[in-house]
Amino acid sequence: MNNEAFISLGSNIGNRLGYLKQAIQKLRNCQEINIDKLSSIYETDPVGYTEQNQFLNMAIKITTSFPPLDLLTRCLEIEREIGRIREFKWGPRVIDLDILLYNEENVKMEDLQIPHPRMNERAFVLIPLLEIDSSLVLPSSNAPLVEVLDEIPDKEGVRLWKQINGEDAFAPFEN
Ligand code: PH2
Ligand code: MG
Ligand code: MG
Repeated sequence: MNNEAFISLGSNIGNRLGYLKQAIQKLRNCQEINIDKLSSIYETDPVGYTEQNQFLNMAIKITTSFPPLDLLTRCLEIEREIGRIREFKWGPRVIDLDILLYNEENVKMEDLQIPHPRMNERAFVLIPLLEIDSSLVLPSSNAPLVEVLDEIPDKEGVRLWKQINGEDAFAPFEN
C-alpha cells in the first residue's frame, strides 16, 4: 500500500448519495485499496453538457498497492457493478470514478492520463480535492492547486451539501 492517489466521485441520477456510498463501500472492500480521507459532499451545477441534473461530487484520498492501470480497471468495474451505462460523453451517470493524481506521477497511456486532463478547469473537482489536502501541487508544473482553482472563473456552481467535519458534522460513510 505504498502509493498515494486521489479519486473524484460524481453522481447525478436517482439516489445520488446512495451511489456515492456504494462506491465508497466497494473501494473499502478492495484489499488493494485503503481509504485515508474523504472530502465533504458538494452539490454542483453540471459542466460541459448542461441539460442534466445537478451532481453530487466529492473526492477521496487512498493508499493502494495497485499500479495506475489496475486502479483504473477496478474503478471501471465498480462503476459497472453499480449500474453505470455509458450513453454519451459527459452525459448523466449513476456513478463516475476518476483518478485525479497518483503519487507525483505523470501517466500518459491510451486509456489513462494522470493528472486527470480536465481537473484544472473544474471547480467541482478541485474544491473537494483541496479540502482534503490544500498543499497539493500539479506534478507536471509544480503549480499549487489552490492557485489553479483561483484562476477558474466560475466557482459558484459548487455548494457544500454535506459537511464531513466540523460542528454540524454528518457521517454519511460509517465504517
Ligand atoms: N462530470 C462530467 C461532466 N460534467 N459536471 C459536474 N458538476 N460534476 C461532474 O462530476 C461532471 C460534470 C464528466 O465526467
Ligand atoms: Mg468524469
Ligand atoms: Mg470517468
